[in-house]
Amino acid sequence: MDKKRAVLLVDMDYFYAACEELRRSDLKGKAVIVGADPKGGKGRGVVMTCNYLARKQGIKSAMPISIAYRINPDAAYLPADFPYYEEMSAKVMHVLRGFSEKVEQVSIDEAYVELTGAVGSLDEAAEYAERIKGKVRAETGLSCSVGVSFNKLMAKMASDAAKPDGIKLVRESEVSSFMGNMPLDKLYSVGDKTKARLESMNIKSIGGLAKANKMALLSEFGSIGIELRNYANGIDESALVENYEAKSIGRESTFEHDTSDQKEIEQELMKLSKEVAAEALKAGFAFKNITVKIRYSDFSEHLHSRGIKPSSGAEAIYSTARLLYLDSFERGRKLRKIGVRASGLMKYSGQSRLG
Ligand code: TTP
Ligand code: MG
Repeated sequence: MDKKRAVLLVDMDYFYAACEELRRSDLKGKAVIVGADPKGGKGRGVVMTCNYLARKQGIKSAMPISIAYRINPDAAYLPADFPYYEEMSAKVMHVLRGFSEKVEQVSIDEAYVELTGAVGSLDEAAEYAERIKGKVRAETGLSCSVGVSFNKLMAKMASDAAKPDGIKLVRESEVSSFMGNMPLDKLYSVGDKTKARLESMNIKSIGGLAKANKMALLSEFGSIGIELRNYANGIDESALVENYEAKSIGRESTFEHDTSDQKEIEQELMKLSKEVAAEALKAGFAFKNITVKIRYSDFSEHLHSRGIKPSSGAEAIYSTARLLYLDSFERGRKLRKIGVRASGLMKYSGQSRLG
């Protein structure tokens, strides 16, 4: 890539909880938690997100709601209102599309904005970021954080450092001072397993990975090892993806009591399939892959996927999800949680509906 790029990653601050604060002034000054019903400490399911006051108390995304309740029983516990968050998300994305033709939405509250060509320097890109933040706040009342950098990878890394309500610019010359000392799992695509394997090679930080022996990485990970090392050096040439292949829509729910009752499980699958289909329809997506996630009562988790012909109907999701469940589920074992996800999304245009 000869041309210097300028890329922003815009990520909304504590998104679901911020949306709730926006419409409910009675939540001011309170810890706000969006997620499962805590049911006086006996509730199941997890925290989806919480505001910064709750985070200060140690509450965080994906934590069991019962633990959050133990930490703060007086917090405001709210159920998720997806249609409302989608509506706010659409407003945010609309603002972003006003600043650049190239916008890649990566989740409900996050998008890349390509400014290459529109600006002459990263400093200028940071001024754009300032204007974007102002406009997002004016149009939605919400705050966001913006990473400004020379590629997607570094814009994303920078946005984490910008939180909350900030802008962080990282230049090419600053990569190692910015993230060299960060733990490995802060790096894109490094999870617990990869981290453990890297540590067994005596690589302990992103900076360590950046300088690690290439042959050693190759023999441990294959070509992925070199890719990881490139990431650690801030190298990423990927372009913004404006099709919707990478997107997916999923719903999951935790059973009130662990169950192996086929009827109850099928009913839940049907409900989730309908919700996923409704969201896909609203967003104008067809999908060509269905995944079922099963979590047993011992917390072990299994994913099973199958491709289908492009569709957007609940029936197509349900029939595939049911097959996946019947094929893979170990009968007699109790299930704690089940989820349905549609991916391989494709935007369809006009009035015609598939499937
Ligand atoms: P994030 O952007 O990861 O989190 P956030 O916006 O709540 O907080 P931050 O200020 O750190 O960006 O996710 C966006 C939304 O996605 C979040 O508001 C709720 C939802 N979500 C879940 O439902 N479960 C999860 O485990 C996470 C991380 C997010
Ligand atoms: Mg966010």
